[in-house]
Amino acid sequence: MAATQAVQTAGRIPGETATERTARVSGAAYRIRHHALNMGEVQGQGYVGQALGAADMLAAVYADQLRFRADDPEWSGRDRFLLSTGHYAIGHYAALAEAGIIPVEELETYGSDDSRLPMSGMSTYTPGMEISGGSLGHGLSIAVGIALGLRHQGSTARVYNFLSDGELDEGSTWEAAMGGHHHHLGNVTAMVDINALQADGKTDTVLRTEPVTEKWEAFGWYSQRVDGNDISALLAAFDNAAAQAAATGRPSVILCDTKVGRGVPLLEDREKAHFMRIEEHEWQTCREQLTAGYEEKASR
Ligand SMILES: Cc1ncc(C[n+]2csc(CCOP(=O)(O)OP(=O)(O)O)c2C)c(N)n1
Ligand SMILES: [Mg+2]
Repeated sequence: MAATQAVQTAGRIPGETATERTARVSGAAYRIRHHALNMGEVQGQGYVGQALGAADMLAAVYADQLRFRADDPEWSGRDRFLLSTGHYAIGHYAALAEAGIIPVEELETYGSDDSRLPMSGMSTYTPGMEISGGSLGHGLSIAVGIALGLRHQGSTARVYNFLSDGELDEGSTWEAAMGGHHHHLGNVTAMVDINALQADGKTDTVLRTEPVTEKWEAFGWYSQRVDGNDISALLAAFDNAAAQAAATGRPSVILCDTKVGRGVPLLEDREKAHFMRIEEHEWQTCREQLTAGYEEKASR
């Protein structure tokens, strides 16, 4: 690729105020949610609740944090975004479309035969999908390995790992956390979607992992816990993480409390939220509720 090609780092708009920055990322989050609803409708069901819940985290990363080239997803200088949780791929594809890495029109192929967008994220299928994350609990180990490799190469690229709260049940996550601290990997930022839910039920009934902030801190990570559906809070946490990494070289974790189905009241309190079935006549209502909520908030 030509050396003159633009690097996209959406967050860094000179002169942008904090309010403008939040509004820009909120717009991205709205479109990610909208894409996810359209994709879910193709299948009539799926991990729609997770995509809606994590849309603000994904928007903060893709519209504000990552350095990438939309037309050269394998550019060696890119920041790496590793989706540990393969089943969240619906949200990740929506974010990749919002970032211009995959075409919006392709989203309607989600989960279909021969699509580049399978239900569970696969690195060999999809541009911008760095790892295949269906087997949970491996993303952070891979992130630590990549971060070490990048440092050896003298690269300034950063590694982001998106984990779910279910992945905190896995010993491998904590081994990787120790490794990240041991190697002073200030180039790693982990973000955990704490939606209090897993496939088998509520997280605190499957395996009690709280208090998670204190655990990460004890493992040597600069740990912040925020409302993961509050974009201003997310952006502030990313800014703090970058400042900490520069000052101390510590890896960072941002623990994000989110709500499954966020932005669509019809889905926010649904039972069996891990894999939602949504009736044919409900999809349009979902989109209307999403848009009404977004417009109401934007007008404040
Ligand atoms: C190593 C591993 N164990 C079990 C599973 C089966 N599994 C798929 S999704 C899931 C739930 C994991 O928790 P979380 O990601 O927090 O669920 P969600 O918030 O999406 O409901 C499980 C146990 C898996 N994919 N990999
Ligand atoms: Mg969960």
